[in-house]
Amino acid sequence: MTTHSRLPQERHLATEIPGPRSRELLARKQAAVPGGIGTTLPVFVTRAGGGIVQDADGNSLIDFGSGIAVTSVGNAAPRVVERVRRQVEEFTHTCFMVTPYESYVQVCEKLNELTPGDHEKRSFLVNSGAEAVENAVKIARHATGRQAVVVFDHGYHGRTLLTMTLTAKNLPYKHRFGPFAPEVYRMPMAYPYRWPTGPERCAEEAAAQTIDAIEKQIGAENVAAVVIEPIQGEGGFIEPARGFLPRILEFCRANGIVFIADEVQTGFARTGKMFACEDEGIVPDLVCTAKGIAGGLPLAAVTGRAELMDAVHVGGLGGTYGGNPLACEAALGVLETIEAERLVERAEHIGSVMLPRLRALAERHDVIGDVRGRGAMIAIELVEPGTKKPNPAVTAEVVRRCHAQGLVVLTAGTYGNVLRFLPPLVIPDHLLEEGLGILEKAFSEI
Ligand code: PLZ
Repeated sequence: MTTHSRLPQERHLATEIPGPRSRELLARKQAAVPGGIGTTLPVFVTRAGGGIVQDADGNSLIDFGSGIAVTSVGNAAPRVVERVRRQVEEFTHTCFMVTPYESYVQVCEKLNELTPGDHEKRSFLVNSGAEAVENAVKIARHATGRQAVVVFDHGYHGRTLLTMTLTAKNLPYKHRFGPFAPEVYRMPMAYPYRWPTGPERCAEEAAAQTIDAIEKQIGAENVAAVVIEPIQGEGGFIEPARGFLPRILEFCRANGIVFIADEVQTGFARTGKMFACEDEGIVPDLVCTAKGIAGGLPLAAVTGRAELMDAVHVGGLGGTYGGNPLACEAALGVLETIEAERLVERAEHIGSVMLPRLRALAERHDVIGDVRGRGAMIAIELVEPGTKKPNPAVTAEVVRRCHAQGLVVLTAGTYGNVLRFLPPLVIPDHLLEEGLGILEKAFSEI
């Protein structure tokens, strides 16, 4: 496995974390940037690549976050850098809606080919995950002539008015930002670990409750779309109980409801499949992608059935920067990298290294209530021992210790009690092992 990164693939702590230079920059940040923009780990980055993030004090940290599932091909991945470098010298922007260019079309052709299903598809490009989800809902409403949108407990879809409304969690995403968009209905998520009657009955009962609520409270014929993450990301890496997604999809098909898969966090090899929907053979009507698509350049997409996508009138979709030529070149570099470095298999490999070690860790520490995830999208859920009561305090303490040892880890979950791991897929094995070692040590110290 080559990472082709210029950075030495070694953790190195030159100062405490954060070091003096980062602390100085943090003070400037606090004076210049509103407090609403949080900071998970206040080291200021100067370079990153492979499985390493280097900071302004010369510390090299192990990256288990990928900038929230974005730099799956690694930071400054060579094929991405090369293409962007060439493009930036040719032209930087024309607006695809004014005078188009080939790379945008190439990205769309690739998305049409790679996303689940062999039906005729169309794609278009926007700038962020939220923008993709928002556009998918616009298309579903336009194509069906219906208004209601169904979403799920623990779902996360963005921070714009509509996508914030689609998002489940109040703090920090929605608190005092209302009023919210109308015609959004939330249903129970098939969350196996927390399903009241146990994981075996979870899929069937959650689907039955959802369908009943749609029929009784909204009316299936009023529903434009169901929007769901095939594995919930911010909500805590919740894999819906097997059978839930197929049942919901079947109900959508039978009732003319557009099934929108939000693959923003799960897409592009992250889960050991190109798209997480493939795991249960789900073929969505519309797929939203972002994050891993362009190695960190802002790009997102909506891909879907040609008849739905083409239903919208000319000029009904767009945006100034959507599918910027630099971002398109980056996406082409990402897709080449995924193929050339076999990153789908690599994600599976990462899961096969992480899951057994985390399960063994859970055996030793009863504060770990659940270990879950697929590929390189793995999480542990922390509880008060002997119960399922969420334990955000210990979660924060483990994170603090990992950060101090130079391991970038993130939390997630409605209750803030999930530690999630999203290493770049090009992380070398020795860094993966070392990172897990730091995590294990943090648990044995508390
Ligand atoms: N859908 C499934 O995971 C973004 C949020 C970070 P944007 N998740 C990271 C934060 O706190 O703002 C996300 C997602 C899913 C949509 C989005 C939204 O994507 O690119 O952040 O708009």
